[in-house]
Amino acid sequence: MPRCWGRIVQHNIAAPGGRRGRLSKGAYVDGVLGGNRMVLARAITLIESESPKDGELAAEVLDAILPHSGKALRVGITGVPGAGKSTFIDALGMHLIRDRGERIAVLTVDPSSPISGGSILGDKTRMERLAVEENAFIRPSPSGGHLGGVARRTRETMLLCEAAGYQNIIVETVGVGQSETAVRSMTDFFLLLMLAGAGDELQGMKRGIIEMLDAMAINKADGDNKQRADRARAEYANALHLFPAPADGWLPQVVTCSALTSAGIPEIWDIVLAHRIHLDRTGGLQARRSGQALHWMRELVYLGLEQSFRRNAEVAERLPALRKAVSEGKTTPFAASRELLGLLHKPERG
Ligand SMILES: Nc1nc2c(ncn2[C@@H]2O[C@H](COP(=O)(O)OP(=O)(O)OP(=O)(O)O)[C@@H](O)[C@H]2O)c(=O)[nH]1
Ligand SMILES: [Mg+2]
Repeated sequence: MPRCWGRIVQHNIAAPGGRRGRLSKGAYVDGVLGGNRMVLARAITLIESESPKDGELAAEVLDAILPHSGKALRVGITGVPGAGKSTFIDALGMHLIRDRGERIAVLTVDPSSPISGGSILGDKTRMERLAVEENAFIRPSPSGGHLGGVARRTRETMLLCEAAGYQNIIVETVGVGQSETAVRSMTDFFLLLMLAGAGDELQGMKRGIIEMLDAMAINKADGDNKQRADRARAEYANALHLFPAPADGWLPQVVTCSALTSAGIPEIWDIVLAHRIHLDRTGGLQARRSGQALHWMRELVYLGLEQSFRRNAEVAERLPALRKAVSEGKTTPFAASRELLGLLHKPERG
C-alpha cells in the first residue's frame, strides 16, 4: 500500500498540544483499549492538558484503563547528550518489531524541552526507522513545566500506551539533573549508555546513578573505537564491583554495543528479559512497583498541593507584596511562606 512518507512521520510522531475538541470518556477508553493510535494520541493530549476540566476527564479515563496497564516491559534509558540514545532506541525498536514481532512506545522525560523543540521531535532523523513503523509509537516530552509535572505526564502516558497494547515502553531521558531519578521511578529496568575514551572513564559514575543501574552499555563500539570500548567495558565492570551489592540481588551488567550497526543490541534485550525473569523469581517486580506506587502517590500529593497553591486567589493576591518584602529584606522567607501557606488552609472567598 503506497503511502506518503511525510504523512506517516506526522502520524507516528504525535506532537503534543493541538487539541481538536474532547471525546467522551467512553470514546477515549474504547479507542485506547482498541489500540487506535489517533485516539491514544488524543488521550495523551488530554492528560497533558493543564485545564481542570480536562484533568477530571483525564482522571476518569486513567481509572478506566488502569486495570489494562502494567503488563509491559518498562525500560528507562539515560546517557549524556550524544551518547547515542536515540540511535540506540531506533535499533532496539527495530529488533523488537522485526525479530520479535512486538510493538514499542518511546517516551521522554525532558523538562528542558520547549513544545516545538522536544528532543525526540528534533531527533526524528535519529529514529528514522521507528518514525515510519506502524508498530512504533513515539511521543515527545510534554512541554514546559517543572520536572514533577513532566514526569507525571510521561508516567500516565506510559499507562495509556500499555493499555493500548504496547508490550515495550522505552523512556528516554538526558543524563542531567533529577530526571534520571524520575525515570527510574517509573521503569523496571534502567540502562545507562556510555561512551569510551577521552580520558573520561568515570563520566556518570556518580554514586547515585550507579545505584539505580541495571545495565551499562558502552555505545559506539564500532570501527576504530571497538578496542577502546572493550577496554572501557572492563574498567567499568571492575569499578562496579566496588559498589555494594544491590538489594534486589541483580548485579548490573556491563556490555558494549553499536547503535549504528546494531551489534550487541539483541544481547542487551536478552539482559532485560533475564532481569525480568530474575524479578519474577524473587518477587522483585512486585517490590519495585509497589515502591514506585508509593513514590507516585507522594509525588501526586505534592503536585496537587502545588497546584492548589498556584490556583488560590488569596495567595495570588498576596504573593507580589510578600515577594517584594522578602527581596527587600523587610520580612523573612520563613514568615512569608508561613503566611502564604496559612492562606491555603483558609476557605476561599466565594
Ligand atoms: N559510530 C557510531 N556513532 C553513533 C552510534 N550511535 C550513535 N552515533 C552517532 O552519535 C551521534 C549522536 O547520537 P544520538 O542518537 O542523537 O545521541 P543522543 O544520546 O540521543 O543525543 P541527545 O538526544 O542529544 O541527548 C549521532 O551522530 C549518531 O549517528 C554508534 O553506535 N556508533
Ligand atoms: Mg536523543
